[in-house]
Amino acid sequence: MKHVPDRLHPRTLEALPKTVARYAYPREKLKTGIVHLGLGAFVRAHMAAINEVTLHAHFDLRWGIVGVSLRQPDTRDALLEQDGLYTLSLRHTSASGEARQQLQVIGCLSQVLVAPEDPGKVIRLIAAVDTRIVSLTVTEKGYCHNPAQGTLQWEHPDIVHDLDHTQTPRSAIGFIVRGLQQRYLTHGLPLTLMSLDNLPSNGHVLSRLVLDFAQKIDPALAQWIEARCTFPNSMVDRIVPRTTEADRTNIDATLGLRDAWPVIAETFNQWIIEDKFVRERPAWALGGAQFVESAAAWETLKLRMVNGTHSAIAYLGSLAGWLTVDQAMSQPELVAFLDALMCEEIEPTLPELPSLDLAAYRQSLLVRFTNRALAHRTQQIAMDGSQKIPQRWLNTIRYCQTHQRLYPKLALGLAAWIQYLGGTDALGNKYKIQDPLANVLQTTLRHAEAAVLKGTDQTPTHLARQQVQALIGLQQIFSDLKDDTDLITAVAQQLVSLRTQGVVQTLSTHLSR
Ligand code: CS2
Repeated sequence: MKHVPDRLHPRTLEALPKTVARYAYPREKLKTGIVHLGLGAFVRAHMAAINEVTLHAHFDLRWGIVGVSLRQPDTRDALLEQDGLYTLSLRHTSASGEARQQLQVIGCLSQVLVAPEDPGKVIRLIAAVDTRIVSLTVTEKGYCHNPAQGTLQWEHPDIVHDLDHTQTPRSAIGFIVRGLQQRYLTHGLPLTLMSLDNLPSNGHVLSRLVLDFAQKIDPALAQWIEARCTFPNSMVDRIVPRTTEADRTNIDATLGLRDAWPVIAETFNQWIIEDKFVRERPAWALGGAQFVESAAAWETLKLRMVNGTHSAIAYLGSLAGWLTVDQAMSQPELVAFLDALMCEEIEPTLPELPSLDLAAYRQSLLVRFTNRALAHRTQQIAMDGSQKIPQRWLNTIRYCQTHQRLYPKLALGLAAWIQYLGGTDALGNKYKIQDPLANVLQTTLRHAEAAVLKGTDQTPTHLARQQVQALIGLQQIFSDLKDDTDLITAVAQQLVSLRTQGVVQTLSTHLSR
């Protein structure tokens, strides 16, 4: 019979090999100081890891985290049997090219809730006196906003629902505002609300959405939030690929125990956050967080350099059939292209950061992307393009236009995204487009194609131009750029090249200039 290992749990910790790090503070005494909405892998590998260092250093047990999944019960189901414990596997590739990992059992997640099962409990927790911080990683689409404008989508089904159902919200914004309302109506203690998503001025975006919603239900509440609560902006950076079954098996083998919900990450971890907390906060600097007056320049740097190039790898790689980022990075044409993309088109658009060596930052980024121990799937990054592209590429393009700079490499990124939306890679493999606007995007492309097929000019150049024009015409993504003929021309040219010459050849044309 197959041996089934015991589950990772406080009572089985003793069985772990010495090489596995684990918590050493009296975990059973943890209080809930932080409520986190959107309990994906990212926050468990990022904020929780930094928080864990702090707990160890000071034994300040006010800072336990309650994680809230807004939809699925899978995280709770897995972690319930482990009393919230999970393993963080930090992976790097050794100088000799071998994948290495260091395991650590994280203890600061004290409870996991599934919001739809008991929405009232989530509201009460946000309103609890001990709760000082509410943080979020709900991904771009979880804000129910128009990414191009940063405004709430009043017609979003969850927002419509949440305005009507005061006790059973569904959206992150709905939960936050109802929780704040309960605080306001009871003890009145303020709260710090902290977005950890990849949005420019994520704190400002969150505050605007929360205030808009609050204003609609009670202007006095909105006034109170504005006067008493804070929304620090922050930049977060750690690559966290989705955990696979193979990862789990491999981690279990080292643990000698079964962990059904481990997380994987690179060793690099960065968190730059504005020091605007209304009440106490954990001493996160001990875990590497940097507190600053303004995070704006850091956010711009990260979104354009890390995420901008990541998305380029994702679409070009998915099209070429390169399944993982490190596999894509083994293509010399792509590496040279990314280096030039950053150097020539992104870096000149960045705000001044006197303490930063930009060339070293670029080089280290290229090294991070080659980490084969992560096996980060290009398709994972490719998802939700409509929500990511505005902040990753379009602001850079706007800057280039204003300063009369050409941007052929960013145009190739956009062309790759459009081609990617066709759903088939260069090897003929089909894949599904995961994007809240998938239908709109694909229908737009199909209609443009059908119109071309009815006309007299059916050349690839005309087809590409018509499709690019139709897609860029989507106001909710491209906003003021929607009729921009320079942009349309630049992208259409790259799309024709991708379709006629393929990814590698097209990349080469960018290098021979
Ligand atoms: C990635 C990010 O999936 C994606 O869109 O670009 O999750 C990226 O790995 C992180 O932002 C790195 O900090």
